[in-house]
Amino acid sequence: MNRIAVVAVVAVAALVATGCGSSKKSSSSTSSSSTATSTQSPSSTAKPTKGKAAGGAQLKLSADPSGALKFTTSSLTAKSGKVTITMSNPSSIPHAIAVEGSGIDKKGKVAGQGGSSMITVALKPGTYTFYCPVDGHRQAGMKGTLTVK
Ligand SMILES: [Cu+2]
Repeated sequence: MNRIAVVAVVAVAALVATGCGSSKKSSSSTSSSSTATSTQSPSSTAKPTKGKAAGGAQLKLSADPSGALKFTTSSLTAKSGKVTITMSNPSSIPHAIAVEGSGIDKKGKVAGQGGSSMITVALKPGTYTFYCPVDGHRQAGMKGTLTVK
């Protein structure tokens, strides 16, 4: 047992010694000059990333332009957090956007042709339903699934 332990320690010590010696010789002179010049740029590029996160996610969809009681998509996906959903309405029938599920029940204003309806909701991971709250539209199929991850 003792003999094996001594051999192992000697072997590790030899590896560490050679490893340190070779890396110091080859890299120390070149790396010191490159780190000095690159320290200025990371601090300036980090600021715009914070501003983007504060605005939340943006989801866009449209009511069917031909006048059918449906949206142009039946499924939306978002990351959890603040989500703004904007529905544009190119049809002559008034429509709106609403989201329901997991304690959320929010309806946007009804938009006529050329207008848009928008809601902002704070969503946790889960499955929600988005739909048009105008009478009869949801029942006719103007709805879809919003998946939040
Ligand atoms: Cu509608």
